[in-house]
Amino acid sequence: MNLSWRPGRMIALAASLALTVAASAEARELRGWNLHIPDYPGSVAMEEFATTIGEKTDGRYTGTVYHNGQLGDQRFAVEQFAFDGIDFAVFSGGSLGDFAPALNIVSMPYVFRSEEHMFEVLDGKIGERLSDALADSNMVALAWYTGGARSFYTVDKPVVTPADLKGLKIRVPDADIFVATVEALGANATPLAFGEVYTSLQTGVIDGAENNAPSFESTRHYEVAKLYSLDQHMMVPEALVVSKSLWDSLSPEDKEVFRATARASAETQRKLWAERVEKSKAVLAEAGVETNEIADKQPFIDAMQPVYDKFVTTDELRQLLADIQASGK
Ligand code: GTR
Repeated sequence: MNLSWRPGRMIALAASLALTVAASAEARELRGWNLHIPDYPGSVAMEEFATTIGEKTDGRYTGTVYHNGQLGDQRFAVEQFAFDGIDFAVFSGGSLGDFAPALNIVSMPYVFRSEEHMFEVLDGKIGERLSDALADSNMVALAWYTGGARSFYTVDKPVVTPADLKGLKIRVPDADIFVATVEALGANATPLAFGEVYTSLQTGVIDGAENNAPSFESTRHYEVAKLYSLDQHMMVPEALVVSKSLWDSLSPEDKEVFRATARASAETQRKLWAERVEKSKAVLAEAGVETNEIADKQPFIDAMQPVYDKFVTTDELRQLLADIQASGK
């Protein structure tokens, strides 16, 4: 082995090390929070967002998505943004509402006439107003995913009218709008982390829960709660957010990359969502879940006035609600 001193080589090595250090000092690794399993529509879309950001910024920004609530439950994750503990995430509008009341307005029971109505609201000026409302929570909403419509699933008896919910312990996400909505229907709302629902159904801690078909299916809650009653009480949009401190540090060109990439990921999510809803329905039917369509939703709609009274409390929020209702066909 030749151990002789070779200054030229050492200089070259030092130079290349310096380059590596400079490059990695510039590269920023972003932590992404996600509640769902990796093959869920929003999870695939978040991965696409993270990968494309890396490619389009030549690795100056790279993103890792931590699935399955590995970084904590939703409320905790929302709070982490204040400290830049998480850089990007997909959050339910309902969970953001405790921090930014405007987000409650787009999560209000029966506020949207259809998914098309919801997309029209979110993709336009109202979506920007909602993003501005998140600034105090150190977030910018770059695009909107769909969360479908949430309905009840129960262990013992189906829900046909609100009276069937009376006295039932129904799990809800840990946020006020979910609690108020389920209580307005007469149930005992029980806030629990998403990851605790399966065992809570199994052990009888709760009598049921409520969610869209893809979440009901992907969590396998249908193995324990076999009655799915489609009252569709909430159509809750989900926001792809990045931390505002990160956003403010981006160059105008990088902002454009982040925004365009987020929007493209929302298109992916919405397409995958429609496919997953069909797949979930098939899985549920195959597993023997009894789905009850609820032809007359009017008693459910009528019960919601207290929720509107509770959350639509200022002129600004009243205006937002009126603008949502007036928009679209
Ligand atoms: C899902 C939604 C999550 C969370 C979850 C829950 O449908 O995507 O953001 O709200 O439901 O019930 O905790």
